[in-house]
Amino acid sequence: MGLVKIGAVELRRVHLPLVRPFRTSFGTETVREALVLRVVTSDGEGWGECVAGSEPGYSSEYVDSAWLTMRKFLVPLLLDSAGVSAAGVAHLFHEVKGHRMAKAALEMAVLDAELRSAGMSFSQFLGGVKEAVAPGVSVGITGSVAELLDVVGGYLDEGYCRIKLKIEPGWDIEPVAAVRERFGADLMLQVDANTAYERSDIGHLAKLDEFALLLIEQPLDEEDLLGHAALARRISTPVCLDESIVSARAAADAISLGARSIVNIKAGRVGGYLEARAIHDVCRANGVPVWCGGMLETGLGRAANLALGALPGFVLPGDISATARYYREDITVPFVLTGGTIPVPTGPGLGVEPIPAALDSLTTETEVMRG
Ligand code: SMG
Ligand code: MG
Repeated sequence: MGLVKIGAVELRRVHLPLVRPFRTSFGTETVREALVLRVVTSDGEGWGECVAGSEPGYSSEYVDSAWLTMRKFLVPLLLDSAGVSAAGVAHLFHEVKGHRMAKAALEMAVLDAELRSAGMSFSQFLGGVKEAVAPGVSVGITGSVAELLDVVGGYLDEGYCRIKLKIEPGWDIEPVAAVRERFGADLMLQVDANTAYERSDIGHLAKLDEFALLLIEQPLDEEDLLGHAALARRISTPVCLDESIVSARAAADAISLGARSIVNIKAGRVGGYLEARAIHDVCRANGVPVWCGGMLETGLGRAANLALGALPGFVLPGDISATARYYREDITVPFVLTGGTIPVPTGPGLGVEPIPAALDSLTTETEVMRG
């Protein structure tokens, strides 16, 4: 695909109230503040979404930091370039260290523009082999075990085939035991600690082994690969990394250290869908199963995640749920569970775009930068 000239980039902050608060080991969200962007190129427009949160609780990036990084450094690099292609965006941004979520959002928009004009879908481009993906759901920490059982039961009734429980010290063995007991041995069940534990908790985390979990996700600090390797030697539950895997190189290192047996892939965390695909390829070549993580995306990011989740190495259900699990109103048409799966979009590019009236009514701030 050829080079295009970027004429303008529009940044928007949108506020999407969540249908129920989402509590993790690092905080509670009631409104998803998302950074959505549009690039206008010589070949048409494309949409992107930055997955950074309002606060730096999941990772060091947050919406305001991403906005500023785009405004001061990344967008000028795009606007000043004589011609860009999605495949060249990471190289163009190379002089800016880190800020992977900000970079990923811009690369996504350039890729969307490129694929729309070529008439190719994200899934076709990435190498998707599935027409629909199995839906998992990530269940936040609740006020009581009884409430948790109600929430999980509700999701299972809706057709979700895999449950992920958020855990933290003080909310781990008991809720896991209760969910396993109520919903049975066949339930695909996993947990995610978002770095809330220490190496000294390894003995405690070993108590999860009796519940036959699919995996435990990122129990230790994101920089603690050796700690995860030590944990993996001590417990039978497979260790999955999320926050630690920021690139294909980090994935390859984690694999050689024995720090993981499964990898959660999120394009935003790793700098874009192209790097996400590279991680998929590294893991697949090493026999490491992967699954698609979620960051409470709007319909734009959800569309791209469905395409990523259609790749052959994504053998476990991802944190890709129907729109209704998150939002009453989204900026795109909603994604729904159909026959127990969510269809992968087939139209050019993302296959969805914002509904202008919905986008406008949920936008709280806009900035347009022109070349
Ligand atoms: O999009 O369904 C979703 C959320 C999935 O639990 C989820 N994401 O660490 O994997 C994770 C978290 C990070 C986001 S918390 C706001
Ligand atoms: Mg996680």
